[in-house]
Amino acid sequence: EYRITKPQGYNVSFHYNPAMEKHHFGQTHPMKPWRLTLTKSLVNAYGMNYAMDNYHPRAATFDELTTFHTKDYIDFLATVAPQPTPLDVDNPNPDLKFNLGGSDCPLFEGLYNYCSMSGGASLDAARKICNKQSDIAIAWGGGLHHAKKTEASGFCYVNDIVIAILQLLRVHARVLYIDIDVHHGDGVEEAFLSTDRVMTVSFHKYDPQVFFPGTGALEDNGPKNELNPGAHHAINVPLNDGITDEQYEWLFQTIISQVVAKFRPEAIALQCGADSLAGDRLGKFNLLVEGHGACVEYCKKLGIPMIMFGGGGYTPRNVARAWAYETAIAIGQHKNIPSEIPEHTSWRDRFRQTTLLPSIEEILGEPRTNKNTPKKLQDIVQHVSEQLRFVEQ
Ligand code: V1S
Ligand code: CA
Ligand code: ZN
Repeated sequence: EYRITKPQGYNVSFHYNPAMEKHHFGQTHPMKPWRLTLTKSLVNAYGMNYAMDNYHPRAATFDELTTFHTKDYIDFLATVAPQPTPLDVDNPNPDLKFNLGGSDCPLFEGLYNYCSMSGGASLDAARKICNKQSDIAIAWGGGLHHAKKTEASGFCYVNDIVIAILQLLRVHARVLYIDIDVHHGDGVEEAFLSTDRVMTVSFHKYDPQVFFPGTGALEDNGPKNELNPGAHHAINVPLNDGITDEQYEWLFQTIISQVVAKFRPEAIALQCGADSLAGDRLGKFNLLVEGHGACVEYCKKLGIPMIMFGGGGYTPRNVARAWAYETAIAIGQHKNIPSEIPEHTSWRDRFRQTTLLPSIEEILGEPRTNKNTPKKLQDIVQHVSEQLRFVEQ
């Protein structure tokens, strides 16, 4: 049996509510909450649970959810009846509002419990950062970055990240939000457009007519009027299909090092959406678990208190690999654990896959064509550097 001992003088906490995984968005829906079970079982297979403080957080309350969302919206979420499945397209429910009940944000059984558990875990993580009990707090059930103040969007109903950042802001002067999900972190960006206490940075595939949610152009940096303290505090890194580890790590480190030097965050909120991995059902990038994890490792090395959230990720076994590997990074053990997944674990038996770090050929067969030119990446770095000149030191 594997058992990793706690790092000395460095606390990592794991905030996980196993009741989340019982929820189903529907047969054909890409969001599979049981990927959280897979992640947890892989984390335990390596004995990483012994190296962390493990919390079973309670669900967020109505008052906690409405620190960001409107009472109207949360009231409706709490009381709306689940929609019969399969979706009855000929008889849409006339009472539906707040972008609920379509194919992206269906009304499934237990929806409110699912949302409040996700929010509760992320908020618990933020509280452990605020009272300095944790240096890194992990909430893989969160990261639902598209949810708006009064609207569901893109599989996200409650924006647990915004709620957690609002908690961080009680204690920390400046919070840096970083988003490596393949989609634009529009909900978090929008929530903090008018403050200079949160800077948001999202890396994403950008193809406005085609790829969800269609926002996040390089030039979109928030309302630029003189009176808005939040002007220039939204950074967008729009990318094309097929980006590789090498390019992504270079961009990430080049941009985040400049951002940190200028903005001097006191806490980091890192959304680790795993749909930016190669072979994802919705994503289009060529990242390996190593490249995705390198971004997490870079953030950890900054030595700033950090929350790690989940997010997207639609090829469940690869989501579990990435988040287990990134849990290992948090506890400083990723170089020590074997890529060979421990034998006689349910995870290994279930997938008959034996490596934590598969090659791109193992994931994809053939990698996607890389449409990111060196010139394009240079232009992005150039724009971000110029933008950061507007940020006061
Ligand atoms: N891409 C994509 C995609 N796929 C689906 C989908 C597919 C099957 C279903 F049964 C239900 C939905 N929806 C989308 C996207 C939303 C992506 C959300 C990503 C969330 C995150 O990873 O960033 C964070 C958790 N929706 C759309 O593209 C919208 C439509 C425009 C097209 C698809 N149809 C189904 C809805 C409208
Ligand atoms: Ca993103
Ligand atoms: Zn996504």
